[in-house]
Amino acid sequence: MNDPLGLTPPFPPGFVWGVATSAYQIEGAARVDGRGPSIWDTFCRVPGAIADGCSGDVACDHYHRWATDLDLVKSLGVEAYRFSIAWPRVRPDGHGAFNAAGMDFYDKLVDGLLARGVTPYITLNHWDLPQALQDEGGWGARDTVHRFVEYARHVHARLGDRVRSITTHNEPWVMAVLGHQNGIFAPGLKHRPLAMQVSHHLLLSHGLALQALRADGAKAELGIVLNLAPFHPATDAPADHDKARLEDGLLRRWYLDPIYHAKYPEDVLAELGPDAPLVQRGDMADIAQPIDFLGVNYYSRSVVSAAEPWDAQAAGHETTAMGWEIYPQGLTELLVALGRDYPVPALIVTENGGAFADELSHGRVHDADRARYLATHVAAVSDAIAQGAPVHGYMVWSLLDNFEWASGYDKRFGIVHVDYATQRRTLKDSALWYRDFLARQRQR
Ligand code: PNW
Repeated sequence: MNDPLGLTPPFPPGFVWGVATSAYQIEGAARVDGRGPSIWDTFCRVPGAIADGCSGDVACDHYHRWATDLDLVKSLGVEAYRFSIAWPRVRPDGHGAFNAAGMDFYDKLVDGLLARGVTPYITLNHWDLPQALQDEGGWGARDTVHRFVEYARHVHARLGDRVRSITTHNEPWVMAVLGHQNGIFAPGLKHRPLAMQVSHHLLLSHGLALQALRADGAKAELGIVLNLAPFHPATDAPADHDKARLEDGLLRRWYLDPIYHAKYPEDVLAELGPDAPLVQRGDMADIAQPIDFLGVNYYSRSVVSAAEPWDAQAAGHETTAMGWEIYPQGLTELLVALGRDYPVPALIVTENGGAFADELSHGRVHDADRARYLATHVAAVSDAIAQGAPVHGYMVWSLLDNFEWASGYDKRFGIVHVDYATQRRTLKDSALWYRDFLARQRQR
């Protein structure tokens, strides 16, 4: 594939290129070395919850294949690998003893990355809450906030000296809304007041964890990862504009206003009415801690119509296998707006990529559609930097094909193909494109 970036300015020195994964989606080994069940182990057993009826029990068996998987990461020539720690491996029952064997795995992983010259970026919560905590109310219960802080301090004490970056939560909106309002993700609940209370507890635990880790002398950069999208009204009708503004309020301002202004957005609170969360005195100040970076997961834009119950996807646009519109210029728009609206010291695109219908044949996967997706989005990041957005890194979602949550294994996001019958890995053409692109970047 041609380099569509040949004419774009080089990325700033120190710009971090990476690939990303998460624990439940790749590790497998669900009952190994003392791991306890998480809410996703439970949810996968609910009939109909997962498209193909599968679970993350085995997934990519990364727990046993980590060393050769890290060799693959190194072979791509990336600077960084973003992965998550499985809370139920570290503290299987949520509040009792920490499980040394669980932490040992991540200790090996971090050392394995450093030995290969790759910088570790860790996420503490990529959705796999210990089931034992769910049994006591999960993220709807205020106690879970304190259990998270204890878990964060424990991981930090073990790994904090060797990781560059620590993310508290991956996509709190997804956990709150898809998990507790729409019920399509674990724990599968459908109650908006609960979802909003969950979002508040996630934010509070983020703020308290940042305070605790800083008090513990954190050297790593601390931040949070949000799933974000620009919202475009479907028409010029005022009702569509209002709806787009509200959706942006629920997805973006709901999480960033507390962090930067120590308050929830008034228009969203007004819309929520009695569904707004209970906020105790001091909570908002606890949430409003400085973040060292904001992680941005970007997949598509959202076209909003007041007439539709859900997004009216712009008809006639090219989509990925998830049905998500391919809209790279939305990433430029989003990053520029974030840099303008909030004094974020650093933006990192912590996830970007696409699911496509790949075919493995003769040891190759000719996924030109994915390579094009990545190349055009990388160019969009370059445009955002040119317009002043403080973007410091970009990570492809995902290193490996993996367990795509409610979609199961059918949806493949990897730049490395996984044959689940044999666990054989094959670099797709998109991985070769990324590797060659990074090699050219280093020459500039
Ligand atoms: C993200 N939505 O999930 C997650 O961080 C990854 O674990 C996941 O594999 C990836 O994106 C691809 O789906 C999202 O419906 C899932 O708005 C759903 C949504 C957003 C993000």
